[in-house]
Amino acid sequence: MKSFPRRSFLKGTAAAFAAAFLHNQAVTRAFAEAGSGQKPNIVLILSDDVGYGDIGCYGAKLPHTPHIDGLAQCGRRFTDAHSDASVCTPSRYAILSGMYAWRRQDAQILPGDAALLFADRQTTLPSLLKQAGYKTGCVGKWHLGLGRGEIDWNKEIAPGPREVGFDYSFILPATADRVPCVYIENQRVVGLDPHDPICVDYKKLVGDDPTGQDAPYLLKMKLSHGHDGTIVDGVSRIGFMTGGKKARWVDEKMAATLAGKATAFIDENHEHPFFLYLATSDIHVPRMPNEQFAARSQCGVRCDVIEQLDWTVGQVLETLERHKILDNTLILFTSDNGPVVDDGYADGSVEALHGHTPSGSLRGGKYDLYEGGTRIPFIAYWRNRIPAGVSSALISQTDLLSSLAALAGVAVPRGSLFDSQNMLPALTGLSENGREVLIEADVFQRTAIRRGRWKLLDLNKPGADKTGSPAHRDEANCELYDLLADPGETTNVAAQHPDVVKALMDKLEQIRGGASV
Ligand code: NG6
Ligand code: CA
Repeated sequence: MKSFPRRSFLKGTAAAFAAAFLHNQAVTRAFAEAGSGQKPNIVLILSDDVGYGDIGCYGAKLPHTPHIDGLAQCGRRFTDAHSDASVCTPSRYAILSGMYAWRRQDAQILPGDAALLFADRQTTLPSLLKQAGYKTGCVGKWHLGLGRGEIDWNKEIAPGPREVGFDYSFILPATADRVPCVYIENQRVVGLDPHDPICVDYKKLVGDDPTGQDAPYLLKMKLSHGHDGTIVDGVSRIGFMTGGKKARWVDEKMAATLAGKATAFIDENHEHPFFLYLATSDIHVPRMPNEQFAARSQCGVRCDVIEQLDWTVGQVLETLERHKILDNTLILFTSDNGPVVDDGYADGSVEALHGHTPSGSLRGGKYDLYEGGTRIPFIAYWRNRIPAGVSSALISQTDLLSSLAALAGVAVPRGSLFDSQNMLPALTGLSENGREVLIEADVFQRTAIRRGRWKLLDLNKPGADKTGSPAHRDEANCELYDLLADPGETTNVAAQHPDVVKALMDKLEQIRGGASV
């Protein structure tokens, strides 16, 4: 195994920035020279709702996750990596745009017929990699909007992944629990019969398909809250749809369908540098594992779909190995937000946990501002290139844009992309240093700031000024935790450290006001 010089990664002064820049150039060059000369492939596996404690290498006893654990064992496992937000749409927007999503009021959980969040020609992670000569593919959950208003699902659906920078796409428009329950491959609904057109509405019933509200006796899985719209494949969803009967997906086959499209993309592109963004639907609700995984995990259906997710990772690894490109492929495995056990379907997950703790020892989960909401599993694996180990560097998924652009040797245009920091040295094990400051957001776009051991949660709701700032500064409605002494955020120490509260609040206000960190 080749080792790389570990150099200190200076920060702070102008000289230090110059040194850091040269260092990053050196990292990129070192990787390019040490390899075949070809730029490395990048596979980003973004799982859905997988918590910090859900995977074996993060402490889970059940379910079994041998493939993901293998990535961690031979790669770099991060213990302080964060999604931008504790829900999906903003978290994914931050990854692909390199911007903190709470800067945009509209980057919140979207309905399936929402307009695309990205502007025309906006710089994105895939557009930069494309510029660097990569073939770019997006397979799986999208949930970032499509079109510019009314969508006609029976025609070409654009703008979407193609305009965001993906050469190839095979997507679920939103989530598995939202209509329309059809796949879109390269701008067209897959398997659509023109005589059975699709119509979608999120406000009123369309067509005469039964709904969860009117015909609960038709359901193969009961709902616990929400999810009382159109019944598709025995499961009622959010929103209403009619038509497209032959095009509708089968939940139990989704993992295999997505894995098949992802591996086919690798098969087709293994001779060029490629970027594969594989956004699994696992382990989001409705949890409908294939029969191969049903009741396999011994801790309920939520754990079954974690084992199914692990199988997907195995499929990707096998394909890379078959093409003999594992030594030239960076694989990143992570999750879009923290875990939830009952997310609207009575699927027995709560009852079947048997001591499994999806957030590990962290407080909270999906939707929350506490660590369980945004501290997520994050593993970087690159065989014979990234040294095995565990890193406590503070990193944000927002950093992927700058880090992967640096790896691909493409410049990130200046402008509004300053939220994304180049963490390539930390990702590749050349440095132990992460960010100095990081912002996290919850489902209400409330924000928390991390600096070193301290985390300040501003629990005031953002006002209408679109900056993510509440109308008034109110330190009384903030909480402060010392994550070094109290990683489970059990004791609010704001009253004991008013100076820390003030300093962090000042910094948070500055960043929300548009400053870089
Ligand atoms: C919520 C849904 C939840 C899930 C979430 C989005 C209800 C009651 N709850 O509104 O089931 O779909 O949105 O999840 O409808 S995410 O991971 O895509 O952010
Ligand atoms: Ca999610």
